[in-house]
Amino acid sequence: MDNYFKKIPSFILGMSLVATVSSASDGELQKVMKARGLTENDVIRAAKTYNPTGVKDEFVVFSSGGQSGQVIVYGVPSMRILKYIAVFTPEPWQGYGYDVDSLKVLRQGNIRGREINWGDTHHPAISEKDGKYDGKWLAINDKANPRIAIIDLEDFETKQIVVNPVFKSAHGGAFFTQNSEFIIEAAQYAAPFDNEYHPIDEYKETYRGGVTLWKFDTKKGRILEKDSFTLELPPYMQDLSDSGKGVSDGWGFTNSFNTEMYTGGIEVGMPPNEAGMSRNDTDFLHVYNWKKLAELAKHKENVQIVNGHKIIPMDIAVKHDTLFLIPEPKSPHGVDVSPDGEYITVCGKLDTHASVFKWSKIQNLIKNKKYIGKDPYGIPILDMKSSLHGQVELGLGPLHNQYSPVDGEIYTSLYVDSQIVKWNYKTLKVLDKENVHYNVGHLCGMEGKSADPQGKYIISLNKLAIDRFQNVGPLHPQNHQLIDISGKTMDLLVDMPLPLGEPHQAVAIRAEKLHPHVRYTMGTNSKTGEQHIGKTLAGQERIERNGNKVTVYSTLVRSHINPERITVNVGDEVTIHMTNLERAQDETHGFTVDHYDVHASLEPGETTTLQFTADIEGVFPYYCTEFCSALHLEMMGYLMVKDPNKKYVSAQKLKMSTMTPAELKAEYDKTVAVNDATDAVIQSVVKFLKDNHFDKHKVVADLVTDAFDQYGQIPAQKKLANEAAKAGDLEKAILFENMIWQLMVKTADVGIRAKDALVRLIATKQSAAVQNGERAFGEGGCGGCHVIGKVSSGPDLTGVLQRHENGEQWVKNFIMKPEAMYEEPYVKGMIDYFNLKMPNQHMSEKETKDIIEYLKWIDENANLF
Ligand code: RUQ
Ligand code: CUA
Repeated sequence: MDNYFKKIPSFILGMSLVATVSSASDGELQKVMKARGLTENDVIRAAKTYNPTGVKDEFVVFSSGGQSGQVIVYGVPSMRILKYIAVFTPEPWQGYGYDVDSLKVLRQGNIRGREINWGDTHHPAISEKDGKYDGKWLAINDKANPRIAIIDLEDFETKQIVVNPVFKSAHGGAFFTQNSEFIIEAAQYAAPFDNEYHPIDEYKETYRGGVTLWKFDTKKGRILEKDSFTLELPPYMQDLSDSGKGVSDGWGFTNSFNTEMYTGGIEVGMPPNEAGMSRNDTDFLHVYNWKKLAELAKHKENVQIVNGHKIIPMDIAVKHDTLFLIPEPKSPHGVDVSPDGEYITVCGKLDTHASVFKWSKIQNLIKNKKYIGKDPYGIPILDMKSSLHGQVELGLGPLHNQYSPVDGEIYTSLYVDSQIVKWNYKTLKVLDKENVHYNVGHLCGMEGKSADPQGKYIISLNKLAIDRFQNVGPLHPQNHQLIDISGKTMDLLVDMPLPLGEPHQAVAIRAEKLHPHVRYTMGTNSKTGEQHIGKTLAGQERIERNGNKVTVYSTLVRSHINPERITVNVGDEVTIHMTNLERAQDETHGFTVDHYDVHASLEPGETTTLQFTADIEGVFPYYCTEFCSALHLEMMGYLMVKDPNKKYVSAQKLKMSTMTPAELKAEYDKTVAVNDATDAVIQSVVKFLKDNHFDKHKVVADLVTDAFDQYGQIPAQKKLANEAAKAGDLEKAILFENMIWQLMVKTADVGIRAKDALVRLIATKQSAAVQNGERAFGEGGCGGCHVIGKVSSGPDLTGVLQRHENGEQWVKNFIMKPEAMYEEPYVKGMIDYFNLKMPNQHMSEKETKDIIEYLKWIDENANLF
């Protein structure tokens, strides 16, 4: 036991990178650079992205996981992956799709009764207030099975999936309007709105495109399907969209390709789709007034109902001056509204230009009804030239844009040229180009599409990295490249492979804007945010049987599952409600029953349910799947499934020898004594924490709360132990005392972490020399014999500089050449006492000096050790 507490962590205080580099630059750094073939620029780039352990990122990125149907979360500038959020695809770690509650969310995504277990995620979007990210909700679309999912940024879990009732595919979503009133989702491949067969030669008559405006409840974070509607559009293939903001708030912009309305037919000798769909020199930018349309949708006479969903027909939209078209160059892809809402930049994949439209010009044309004509569906067309601010030649294959805080500055990806262009959409001047890896698609700026772009970095989202990483077979990882844009020219810092689907879009937000919680209110169903019907508190665990339905109310807490045995009959329908009773923030438990294809992840305070039919006979261990504590392996139980119609022969009992009463008593006394000693250590830590005002530091106070959650469980166990001892059942009393010891270890574990954290906060700051000294002390192996604040296999070094006349010189001599002093009476005495000689660790003079600085720092903070 004592050993356990010796393990007080060493105090490596946050070293500043500058100090480390400068002190190491001449020797160590050069050596590493040479060995790894790094240039000075490489090292600077590394320093710009490196996060020492414990240091967190400035920005958090939510990236589409493409065909994986997930969302990937990572940090910038470190490019470290933090989480994969399960969205449209089952994900076992999070239990997503394997427990009843998450399965309900996943199944909201069924289409026409069919289960869908994947998604093609494209565009994540963060909810907005005044066009700025509020850090509350994340929406993402599925192109293949037109759906939108809502993720709660308080726990990074998917809470809702809605199916578009009329589209058959949808690409141009999800985009929040500037106060998150609506989420825009545009169709992609035109198809009939109804679910019937319509021959392709009736394409122009019965196939339709559209834009759905999903009403969003910003408080609850849910789409309100009943208050949502779709604007019917011609069967042009609608593509990306953006919502207006600032001066263009209330309007939406969606571009398109295939205004040719070509429908292919390779198999009947027609030229392929790609030829026919890119024939025209221009396609159409759709401009619509969603605010007005939302008002129109409230009145029956303005809508048609298809599949239970409101549609505003094109002629109604036109009649109310809410829908217009503007020609835009050849097969465009991205459309991006500037931070102030005045400029709308459209990039044509097959055009070398970016076209910058000006909202005030568009508005004027609309106001004065200056149309150059109408399309075949009667939608007024505005003149392209008169709507344009201007065009800029950027290069081959411009796709997507991002903004920076510099006025007029915009970044555009060039798919064919594999470049990023920095240019100015006001002056229409190209400023800089940077080569990136192949197949760039979207870019991700820091809040780069909000009304408040942060600049600093741009991420180039490249598809299928063929030569940048180890070959892992013909299917390549994707490549996210981080680019520094804080200088005059762009500088590519680092590549990050992502082994999931096509990256599409990503959005980045300042980390300080996110406030995820660390535990749930006890008994929460995390998917609904409400109290779970299966909530079970300690003492309420039970198994209820109703015919062939067996319901288990269970709890999980380090390190046991209650109950530990569940016996059912073959064919029983088993429901297991589980509540994780923990309050400590890292105490997630997982739960599975072997062979039954179920799994749950229970975060502290969460309740969830597993359900299955016990259709195979046998003995099935169930266990906690998250390494939650030293006794994690013991956190298990058995599901026993027996056939009620079978006769089972019982096995012969094995004879075991038992302890004598005297032996039992001795073990009991020993266990109690160990617990008393452990408690004394805990009390000393508690005293230290109190004496040093731990409650003034939030991080420490949180840890202390966690520790006392454990400690608070001890009296109940003690009572049981004492009762058993009194009743003469020492066997049982020992087991309860053991349980107390477990709780104490857990308390002490967190308590010591709290103490360590507190010491880091209140100790005096370390100079560079002290840091170097501590490092030399650690690397020289000094800690093997000397524990600061304790006599260990060598003397405690606290105060060592005061122990000798001319202490510093004495210590220096002793470190550098100890063997010369073995015969000095003081040293000789020590050698005899510890039965060990101080070895010569061949420290340099500089290292020795630094160690002495470190020893001085220890003396300054002696009260903390
Ligand atoms: S996409 S590479 Cu947004 Cu689906 Cu453009
Ligand atoms: Cu709980 Cu492992």
